[in-house]
This record gives sequence, structure tokens and C-alpha cells, in this order.
Amino acid sequence: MCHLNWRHLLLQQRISSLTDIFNPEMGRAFCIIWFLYVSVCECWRLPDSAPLMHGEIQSPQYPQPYAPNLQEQWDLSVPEGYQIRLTFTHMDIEASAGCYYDALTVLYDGKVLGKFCGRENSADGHHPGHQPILSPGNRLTLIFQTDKNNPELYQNVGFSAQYQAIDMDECSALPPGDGSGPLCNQICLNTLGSYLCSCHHGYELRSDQRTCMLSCAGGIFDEPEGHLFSPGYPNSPPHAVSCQYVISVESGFIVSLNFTDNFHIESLDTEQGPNCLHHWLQITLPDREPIRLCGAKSPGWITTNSNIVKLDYHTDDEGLSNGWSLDYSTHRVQCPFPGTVAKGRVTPILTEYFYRDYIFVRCDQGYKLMMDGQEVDSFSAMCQNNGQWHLPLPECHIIDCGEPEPLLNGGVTFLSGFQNQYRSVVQYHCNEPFYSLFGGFNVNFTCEADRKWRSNHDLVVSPTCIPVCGQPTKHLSAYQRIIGGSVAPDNTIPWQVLLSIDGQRGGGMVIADRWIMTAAHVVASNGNPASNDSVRIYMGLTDVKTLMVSPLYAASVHIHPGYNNPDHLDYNNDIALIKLHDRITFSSSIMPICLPAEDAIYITGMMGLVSGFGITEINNRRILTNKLKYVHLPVVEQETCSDSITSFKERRDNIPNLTNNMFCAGVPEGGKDSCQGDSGSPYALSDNGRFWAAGIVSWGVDCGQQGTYGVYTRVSSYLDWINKTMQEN
Ligand code: 4AZ
Repeated sequence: MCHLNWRHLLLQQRISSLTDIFNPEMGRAFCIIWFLYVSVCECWRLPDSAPLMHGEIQSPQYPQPYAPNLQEQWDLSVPEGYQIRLTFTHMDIEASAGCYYDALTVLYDGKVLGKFCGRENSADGHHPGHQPILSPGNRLTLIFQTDKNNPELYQNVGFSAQYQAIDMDECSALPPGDGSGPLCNQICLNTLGSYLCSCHHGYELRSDQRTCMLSCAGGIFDEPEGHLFSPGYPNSPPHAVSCQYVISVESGFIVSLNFTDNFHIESLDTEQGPNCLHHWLQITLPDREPIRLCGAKSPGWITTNSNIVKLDYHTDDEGLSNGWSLDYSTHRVQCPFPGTVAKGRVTPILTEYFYRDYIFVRCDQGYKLMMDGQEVDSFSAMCQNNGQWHLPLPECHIIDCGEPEPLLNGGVTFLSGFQNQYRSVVQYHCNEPFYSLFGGFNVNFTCEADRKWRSNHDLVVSPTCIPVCGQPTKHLSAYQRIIGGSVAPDNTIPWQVLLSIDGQRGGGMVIADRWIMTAAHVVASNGNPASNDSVRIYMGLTDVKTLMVSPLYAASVHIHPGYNNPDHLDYNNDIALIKLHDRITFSSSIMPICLPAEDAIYITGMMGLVSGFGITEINNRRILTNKLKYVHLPVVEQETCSDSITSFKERRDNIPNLTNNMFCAGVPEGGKDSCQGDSGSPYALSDNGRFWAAGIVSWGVDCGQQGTYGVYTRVSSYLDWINKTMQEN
């Protein structure tokens, strides 16, 4: 029967409401659609659900009397493994002998379990009573048959019965009639709706889930050591066995098998020798041909070199093999000896290295660890599960300290070693004779393990080349003197400077690689220092024309703060310093003149060398020289000079004063003197072949006249100012 479910009802409701709205014709049409829908629904009915666990059956119209000529059948079923217990709650079927007229027949698999009629306690008929009927299996068929009429006035109501699924105890059932023996070979366990077979210890259930066989005790063995033996060992199994044992341990370990002496697997003697034809123990290792063992001789100890070993033991029902027994053990995969590293050490040193062992490499002092051309801080390698070291050994390369710091105006030479490598020794030197090492002694530097050049003298920080002063490579004494002075050959007065300030010629002297000393009145205009741009500085040559081709430039001009000479009558403190824009590298042609010593003394009569590009006298004509000229003049007694100036003051106006910051040089007879254009140039005294700047050409009453002397700034009075100015700028 088609049950109307909620979808039917909903649709029917909609149709009836639609027929209310539309006319009766429309209503008929909808009814046809409804009929079709219901028909289709019948065909689509879902398959019957799972068998019920209980239920109720009643004769048609029960408890109303049943109709004649009935032939009703009920096929009851419960899940597999259950029986049906049928209990009649009421039976009232026309009684007849053998239930001939009306009957309820109960069948199982076509076999009649009972044919029932009559009423409870009725004498005739065949009533089942209150004893339930138990089906042998999970099905039961009930057929209710009635004949044409009921002769009794009494109307029989039929029957009502309940049934329920009862768990079947398969284990206590008789063995199946097919002669295959009991349901379970050894142990039968009844379960709800079914049963399970189980085996005694040492046996295992065969794939038929019913019979038991001697256990292989096979499976996977993953412990680091264990014991295996064939089924029934040391006795022969009663039937054929096919057992598999897999020893599978962590990779990085290898398995060794140790067969006991009691080893016996049937072998057949063939022409080719003993053959493991019917019984064998096969050992299978990855990537290797399997080995079959049989015979009566124990294989003893077998090292497999594998972490997975498969053992297949096979016997048939014939023959006799007592079997085998083995202990297996595992040990770590061995790695090759790592080797040695030149100039390094591999630790720890072991006789053998195994999986998970570590090695470390350290280089000797002065060597560095190199891997694939790259330096590494440390190195360690592990013995891997494949028996290989995870990294190749590194190399130890000698370290180097890099290029030693370059030395300005000097250089470096290797005393030992090369390529700046560890333990190389270098020595600094200065470019002689123009520079010498500060401190005067040579310092060696060694390339140390910390990759630094370190000196053998704790105190020495870094070597410095200091310029050699006042020692020209060529000496004037070899040259001819001319009246009133001589032309200076090249390189004889290498500190001489020619200045040009706004076209006005003056002199100066090199005192350091960035400093020129001159007279204040040369670089002062209206009391102010000349601008840097207006100052052109020349040095290194004696010929004015060629000299003036390439000037150097001033970075700053420093006039002595005490210089104040607005009317050109006060030449006190006539000293100035010019800082050069660029540093000079000294050579034969350019060399500084030394500054006076702290305790320098100017001894009367000491011969000094005065030089310059100033006015010279040729054939009684005064002209500006084209060549550097020099003249040797003695220091004049201060009093003598003062007297000379005083006597001139009596005759002439506008003669400046002589101060103690000045000294005079010259000869009373005249003829040799400095002159205009020489101002700022050096008056050099010599001390053991070293020239020092004693004076700066400053002023004088005329030039080269009898009874007059040239006046020079006494440089020794200005040492503090000079040093301070050079340090601060
Ligand atoms: C000058 O006018 C000058 N005889 C320099 C030096 C002397 C005289 C004058 C000394 O620059």
C-alpha cells in the first residue's frame, strides 16, 4: 500500500485548495494529475528497510470475525543470526480435525512447523497453547486459510500474535551436515546475531575463520633484538605451514641473525646437490636475491647489512622438518673512517664510527676552516643511516692578515713569509732620504692568528714617516759664488718658496708637508691676511719662468696676531704661515727646512744662508731675478745692528725700530744682502749639516749698502705660535 507521507499531504492540500478557487472542470483535471502523481509514487517506493527485531500480526479485521475464502500470507524475517520467537496472544480459528477447514500454518523454509486452529482450551482443533514457536533460522512464513463458510453460529475472530528476534546460539547448534566438522575447530564464541571462532594458545585461525592451525607467530618484529622460531619448534608441525616473519628496525641499524645449532629443514638430494624443493626458509633482503635455506646444518651467524629482513618458512604436508630457531640482534650502521685533515684535527678519534656518531674538525692555529671554497666557523658531520658521513671533510687553509696598512711616504717589505699569510713578518720603511720613521727604529709586524698585524714592540701603535728637514741632497759649497750672491743650482735650497700675491713677488720656506712660513708683511694687506685665491705658491725649481707654470694653492693664511704694521714702520712679529691646499710629497727638489730648536742660539758671526727670488744687482742695475739666488751672510751683533739703525734714524725719517724679535745679518762693507722681493725667504743656519730656519727676510735700510744690515724675523721667538697654528689648523 502506498502510504501518504507529508509530501503527498501537502500536495493534496494544495490541489484541493486550488479546486476551491477554480471551476469543477479544473478540479477534475487536478484529480487526474493527483492520480498520476500517486501512481508514480507507488513505483518509486524506497526498498524495504532492514528486518525488524519484533512485530505483531493479526488475522484480517481482527478482532472482528474473519471473512470466508481467505488466503493470507505473512513472510516474517529478522536479521541473520537470529531466530524468530512467535507467541500467540489470542487464537480463535474454526476448529476442525487436522485444521482441515480454517487454519494458520507456520512454515520455515517450506517445512511446516505447525498447523493451528481452534481456541485456547478448546478440546478440538490444534491450538499452539502458550508455548512460543521458535524458528530454526531468521525467517518464518505464516499462511491463514479459511474455507467457504462457517457452520457455527459463532463467528471466529482469527488470531493475534507477536514475534521477536531471539539471538541464536550457533555454538550449541549441531555441526553443519556437510561433514566439514564442528562450526569452530577449537573455540566457539556466541555473539549477538552471530558467532566467532577462536584458537588455543600457539594456534591461529585460518583464513576460513573456522579452523585453527599451529601458529607461525609471524608478523613484524621491530624491537632491536628478539627470538624467532618455526611453528612447533623443535618438533615438526603436523601440517603444512607458510609463515612470514619481517624484522624491520629503524633505518641506520642493521640486523644480524644467529641461528641456533638445532636446525632442520627437509632438503632433497638432487644431482646438483641438496635442494630446498618442498621445505625452505627464505631470507629476503632489499635489493638482493633471496636466499633459501634447508638441510640439517645451522647457517649460524648471518649479517644482513639491512634494517629489513623478510623470512618465509614454507613446508608442505609431506616430509619432516623440525624447524629452526634464531636470535636476532641489531647494531648501528658503520661509517668509513673519516680521514685526516691537513693542518687540522678530527675529533673524536675512534676505532669505528657508527650511525649517529658525530665528528668535529678544528684547524691548527693560524688556519681557517674551508668548505666548498667558503670559510666556515665550525664543522661537524654525522654518520648517517646510509653509512655515509653527511658532509665531506673540510680543508684547513692558512689565514692571511690582508695587505698591511699602507704607510704614507714609506712602504712595507716582507722579512719572512709571503702573501700576508699567518706568521709572515713585514717591516715598514720610509722613503729615504726624504722621510724617516718616527722614533727612528724599525718595527716588525707579524701576521697573528687573530688575522691582525701585530708589532713586536708593545708601545708602537702604527709606524709614521716624518719628513727629513734641512738636508738637501746637493750642497752649495761646490758652486762658484758671485758678487752679491750666486744663482742657486737646483735642489740646493729645496725649502725655498716663491710667492706671488696679487702679482707681488715674495719669498717663503717649506716647514712641513702642508705649511709654508713667510713674513707677515708679504701676505698682509691693510692688516688683513691675503685671500687664499690671491696667493700662488711655487716650489721645487730655481728658474722663475718654469717654476711659475704650476702653482700650489693656499688653504688658509695665518698672520701672527702681534703683527701690526699699518704704516710700514713696525715690523715686529713679521711672521705668517700659509696652509697648503694639498699635501706635498718631499723629494730632492722640495724638502722642508727645520724649525729652530727650543734652545736655539744665534751666535754673532755665524754664517747663514739667505736665498730668494728678490731684486738682484747686475752691472749696478737692480733687477728682479729670474733665478733663485743665495748669499752667505753672518749673524750681526744685535747692538751693532741697533747702532746702525739709530744712526740712520738720525739722518732719515721713517726708519722702523729694531726689536728683540728681530736679528740682523750682513757685512759692514755692504754688497751682500737680501732685498725687495726676498721678503719672507729663509735665513738658514746650519747645525751639523742640517739647515734650520733662523730668520725670515723682513726689512732693512736699503739693500747691500755699507753700514747697513738686513733685518730678519727671529724665528726662535715664535716656535710656540708656529706649532700651535699648525696643530690647530
Ligand atoms: C724689502 O723691501 C726689503 N736688505 C727686504 C730686505 C731688505 C730690505 C728691503 C734687507 O722687502
